[in-house]
Amino acid sequence: HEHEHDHGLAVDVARPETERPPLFRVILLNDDYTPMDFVVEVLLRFFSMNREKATQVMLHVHTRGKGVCGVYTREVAETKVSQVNEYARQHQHPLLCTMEKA
Ligand code: TYC
Repeated sequence: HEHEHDHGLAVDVARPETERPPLFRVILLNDDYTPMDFVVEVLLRFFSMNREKATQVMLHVHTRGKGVCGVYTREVAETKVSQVNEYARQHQHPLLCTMEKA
């Protein structure tokens, strides 16, 4: 932090390092083909939700088109997105996951 004085010098003042990293929402997208049960299993497997929460999020995505699976730092969010998209691809479902800055 910087404190300006009228003598024109910039004086740096020590401050505890409380800066938080940028956060990213991991977003699940709806499609017409991925089975609802598969989406719930994905949410259980990769987002540490219980079955009730996973079902809620799946139904939100199904009805609203997209929904938030969780909020993470960049690297964690990138890993979740890759894991979900690879898992869906391996099971031949078109399910897609993306991320956006929170
Ligand atoms: N719309 C899909 C169906 O009717 C279910 C679904 C929900 C797909 C959420 C993707 O992210 C999704 N079977």
